[in-house]
Amino acid sequence: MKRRPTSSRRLKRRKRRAPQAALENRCFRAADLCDTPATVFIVHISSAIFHCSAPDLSACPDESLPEFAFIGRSNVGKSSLLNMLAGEQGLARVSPRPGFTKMINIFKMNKTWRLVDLPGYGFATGAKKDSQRFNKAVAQYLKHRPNLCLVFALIESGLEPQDIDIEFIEWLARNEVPFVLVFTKTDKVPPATVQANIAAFMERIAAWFVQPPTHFTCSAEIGQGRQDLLGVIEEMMTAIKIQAKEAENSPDNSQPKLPPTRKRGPDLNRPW
Ligand SMILES: Nc1nc2c(ncn2[C@@H]2O[C@H](COP(=O)(O)OP(=O)(O)OP(=O)(O)O)[C@@H](O)[C@H]2O)c(=O)[nH]1
Ligand SMILES: [Mg+2]
Repeated sequence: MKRRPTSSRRLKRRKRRAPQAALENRCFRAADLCDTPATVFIVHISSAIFHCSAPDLSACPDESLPEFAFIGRSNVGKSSLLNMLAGEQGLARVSPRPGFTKMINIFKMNKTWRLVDLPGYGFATGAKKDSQRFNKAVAQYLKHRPNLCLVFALIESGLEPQDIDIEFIEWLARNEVPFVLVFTKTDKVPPATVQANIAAFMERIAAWFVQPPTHFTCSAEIGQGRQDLLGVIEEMMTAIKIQAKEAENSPDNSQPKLPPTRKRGPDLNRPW
């Protein structure tokens, strides 16, 4: 005879099921990207390896793989977030010293897509010439990299909206770079402060969009937001695979099979 689980066993089972239930409640909008019904994307990173450091766009590797890049003010937590998503501390180098990442650092994930750690903006050192060169290299990469699928624009959640971030988001919108916002370091301040700062930030940029950009929160320190952000990547990768399959089956499949590019024109109503 089957034993009825005791209440403590029932509780344990419920606890084990809880994360899955939470994931199922998340609202992914796969249907906006492709014609399949909305799906929950759970991502497993099986390999994460350093590919190369490029000083500028011309030194970046071939354009065969989709790229997802991290940008934001120096010290906002770009390299830390990359490590958190990759599940490997020490993959990208992290430092409390602002202006630490100086190259376009590229990492290959699951052998099929890349994460790109960019130098931050807003940090002026004695070597002003150097920081101008990094800014130019980053701008060129963001504007002209054809296989750049999505930019994670990082904003520190513990700060009230900073003009430099607002200006940068305007620059992304003006240059039609597809992006989502990621509010970082949520472990550092109370949730109410995070929410107030996000609301103030969204209000400052609202005028440029018919629909506000999608935003997420994260903490590399405690691993918060990992599945949500990996889910976004997986959602885009699924859409790319569907498009590639469609192209393969279309009568004119003479075109090279590259990931979709911004040249198709981003939708400012939905910037990613
Ligand atoms: N408390 C907390 N600290 C964080 C978090 N993410 C990063 N940090 C810290 O913030 C500092 C900067 O982190 P990085 O990841 O190097 O920041 P970055 O944006 O790559 O900085 P640059 O390369 O200089 O542009 C480091 O001391 C990190 O340990 C977080 O989620 N919570
Ligand atoms: Mg860095």
